[in-house]
Amino acid sequence: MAFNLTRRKFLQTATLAAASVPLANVVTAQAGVAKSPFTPSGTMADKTMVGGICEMCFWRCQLVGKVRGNKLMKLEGNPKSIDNGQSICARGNAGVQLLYDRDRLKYPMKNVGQRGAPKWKRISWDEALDTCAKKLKATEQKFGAKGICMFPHGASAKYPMQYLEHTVGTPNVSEASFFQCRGIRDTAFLATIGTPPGENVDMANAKVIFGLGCHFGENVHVSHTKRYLKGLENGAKLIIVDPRFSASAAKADEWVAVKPGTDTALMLGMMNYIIQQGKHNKAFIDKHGIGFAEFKESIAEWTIEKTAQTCDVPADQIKRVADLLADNAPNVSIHPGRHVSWHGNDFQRQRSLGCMMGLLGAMGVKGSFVKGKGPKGVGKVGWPKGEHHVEAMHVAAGIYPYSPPGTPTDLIRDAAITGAPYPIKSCVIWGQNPIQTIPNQQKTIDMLKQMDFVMCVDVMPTDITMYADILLPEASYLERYDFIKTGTQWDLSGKQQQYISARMPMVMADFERKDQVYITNEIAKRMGYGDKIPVSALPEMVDMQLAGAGLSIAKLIAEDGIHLQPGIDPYGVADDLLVYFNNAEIADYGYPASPTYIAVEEVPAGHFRLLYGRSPVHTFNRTQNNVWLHHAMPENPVWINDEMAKELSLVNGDRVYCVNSEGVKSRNTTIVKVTPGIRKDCVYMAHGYGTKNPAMSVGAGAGIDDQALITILAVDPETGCHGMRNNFVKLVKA
Ligand SMILES: Nc1nc2c(c(=O)[nH]1)N[C@H]1C(S)=C(S)[C@@H](COP(=O)(O)OP(=O)(O)OC[C@H]3O[C@@H](n4cnc5c(=O)[nH]c(N)nc54)[C@H](O)[C@@H]3O)O[C@H]1N2
Ligand SMILES: Nc1nc2c(c(=O)[nH]1)N[C@H]1C(S)=C(S)[C@@H](COP(=O)(O)OP(=O)(O)OC[C@H]3O[C@@H](n4cnc5c(=O)[nH]c(N)nc54)[C@H](O)[C@@H]3O)O[C@H]1N2
Ligand code: SF4
Ligand SMILES: [Mo]
Repeated sequence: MAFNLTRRKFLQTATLAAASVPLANVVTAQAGVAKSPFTPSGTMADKTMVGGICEMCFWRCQLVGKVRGNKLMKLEGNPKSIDNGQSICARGNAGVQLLYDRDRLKYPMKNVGQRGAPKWKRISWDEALDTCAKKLKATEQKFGAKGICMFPHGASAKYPMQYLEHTVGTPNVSEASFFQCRGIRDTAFLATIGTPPGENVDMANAKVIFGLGCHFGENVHVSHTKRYLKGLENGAKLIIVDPRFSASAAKADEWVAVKPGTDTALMLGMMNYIIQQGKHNKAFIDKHGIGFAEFKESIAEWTIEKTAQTCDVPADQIKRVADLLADNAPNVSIHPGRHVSWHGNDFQRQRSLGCMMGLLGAMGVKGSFVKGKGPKGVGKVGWPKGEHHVEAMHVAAGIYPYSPPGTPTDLIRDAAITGAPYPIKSCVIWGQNPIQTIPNQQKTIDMLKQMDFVMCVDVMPTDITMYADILLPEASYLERYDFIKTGTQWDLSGKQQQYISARMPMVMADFERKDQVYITNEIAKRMGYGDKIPVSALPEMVDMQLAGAGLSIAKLIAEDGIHLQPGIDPYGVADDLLVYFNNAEIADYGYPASPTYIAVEEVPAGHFRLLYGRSPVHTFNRTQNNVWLHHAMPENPVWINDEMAKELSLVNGDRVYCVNSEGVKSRNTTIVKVTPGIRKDCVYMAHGYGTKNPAMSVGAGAGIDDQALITILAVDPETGCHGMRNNFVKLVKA
């Protein structure tokens, strides 16, 4: 490698000096207590640390860090990466600012005020861990393991989540990435094509890219965005279905300004038209399709005219888009979406996307849905399953048959608030911000207020940390090891390759920040589960995972942080692949066996449907206090259609509040963006703004918190996940 491999040299030197430092000590050293291989000798020149993995979002791009002394100066893509390559996004770059954010959590804290109006007192780790273990144990003894619930998200939450789920035995876990994000996609595709799809579309080689509410370019995941851009560069036609003229709609050959909530009807109308034209892939369907005849019959009502009327899209455009897809099939990327918990009718829409792949045979061939084959052999490390397992509430009640793993969020909140079917009295929050992540904030607050105990592990003070009794500071992703990242790449380089990497610290953790294995193990010991601990320290976990592939941390470092090996041809369709156009099992549960459009509530007079999405330079709320990113986009303008703005006498830059149809008014104001690039029936803003925690000295009060306005819940009947776009707002001049 051309770049300076100082970490390897550095470690070699350090290993000589420290003879054989047990890996367990590295963790202690990370907390700055003992001498460690990561303590700079003082004679080191500038160095490049390999093995970084970003967590400014959840895509986990591979990094190197430029370090001077023990100070991280700059983050870059790891030149050896075949995933993100040398590129990282604005947020990835700004990780340095998270590391040194002056508002970051530094010490364990006890709340001597109230939940929601905290007063913090610094306490020792011993006192903090003793308190957490004592309180969780008390709940466990009084109410059983199911008296504990957990809200986890992100890489560092997996180990503690496994501890609580497997060993302690609570099923009451609500992960944001499932119940408010992609869970519906995964279970709907399981019920349609037998596998969760990931974002596995070969966009780089596609003749047509079809995105339903995917705002590529605003939604940034570096390697994914690269695949999309490479596809466009190679001449792919782009179809974007979005009520708003998004960054990708701006690049599209067809921008379909669909009426929000009616996407399933659009899909059914296009599929019916394709079948009527005889343009479906009969050979593929004959071989792999299940229930095609029933499906065809069930969608026959979706004529172009009815679809056009339902979706408020010109009939001609529906035909054009359907023809574009069918005429270029099978080399078309039907993107399965990622954040799909929209309107509470989402399982059906996600099923319809899977059916469109099957209808066109757009699976396993160039440019279509292609699930790459990653490396084998990498091991799993986890907590053993205890004997105390309890069935999740929805399983016991026979509801939400297509729920993702865990328990649907609202069942947990309702049980906690009402005590039925059982009380939930302790809450562990780890890397999630349920206040801004889950709709109906008051309900979340009510749930938290009735708890006997709330603990929170975070890196920053955020709106959720205000509700903790004990608040624990975690080492950030730049200061700790973590689960390994593996994958495969063929579409960007043309060469099939697999990679294995593991997150390694760029610098030592400062103050009293600790990692997830230390925190979980110490609580487990104190709760009487010491004999179940699977690894004594975080690096040991990483080494155990790597061992299955014949690797180790030391070997990875010697390979510049990323192990590459030959890949496997990703193309081809398994003979036993089945596409369930009609799935009788779904009907057995009482839901439509063929994808069905379920209408959502109409917008009440004088209101707009509230839509939201990503800011390209922020990740939800987690980056709101980041100085660089804050300056790049300090607030979230609300988009309104120009004709509607005129009716309301609003002009660009006017300052407004939002008030929802239930009378909830936004705490803050934001500016208006007047544009023809949004339908008349909706307004749009970036999600994650409007933090209320004054401890975030940069982000507090900036912009409007969309979640505060999302008080009407739409729960998807098949999955129990939240639909969050059924709320209606007015704009009120400030
Ligand atoms: N209204 C609305 N709601 C949404 C969405 C939306 O667009 N609109 N999007 C949904 C989607 S797609 C998702 S994935 C979820 C995301 O939901 P969350 O994951 O809850 O969102 P974040 O803002 O990333 O907040 C996570 C918390 O993790 C903390 N954190 C960051 N790094 C670390 C770490 O290393 N360790 C620990 N312990 N904590 C850390 C942050 O400080 C923050 O408090 O939100 C969902 N909810
Ligand atoms: N910069 C940045 N990138 C990110 C993230 C981030 O926080 N910041 N988060 C990452 C995560 S965890 C996720 S899950 C993904 C999410 O990325 P996506 O899955 O692309 O996100 P969504 O929020 O569903 O998409 C928002 C778009 O949907 C449109 N939309 C709203 N309602 C409807 C509707 O009824 N029909 C249709 N067709 N479109 C509609 C909105 O106008 C908006 O353009 O982004 C990832 N990438
Ligand atoms: S897409 Fe950006 S924020 Fe997300 S992991 Fe990659 S560099 Fe980090
Ligand atoms: Mo997400």
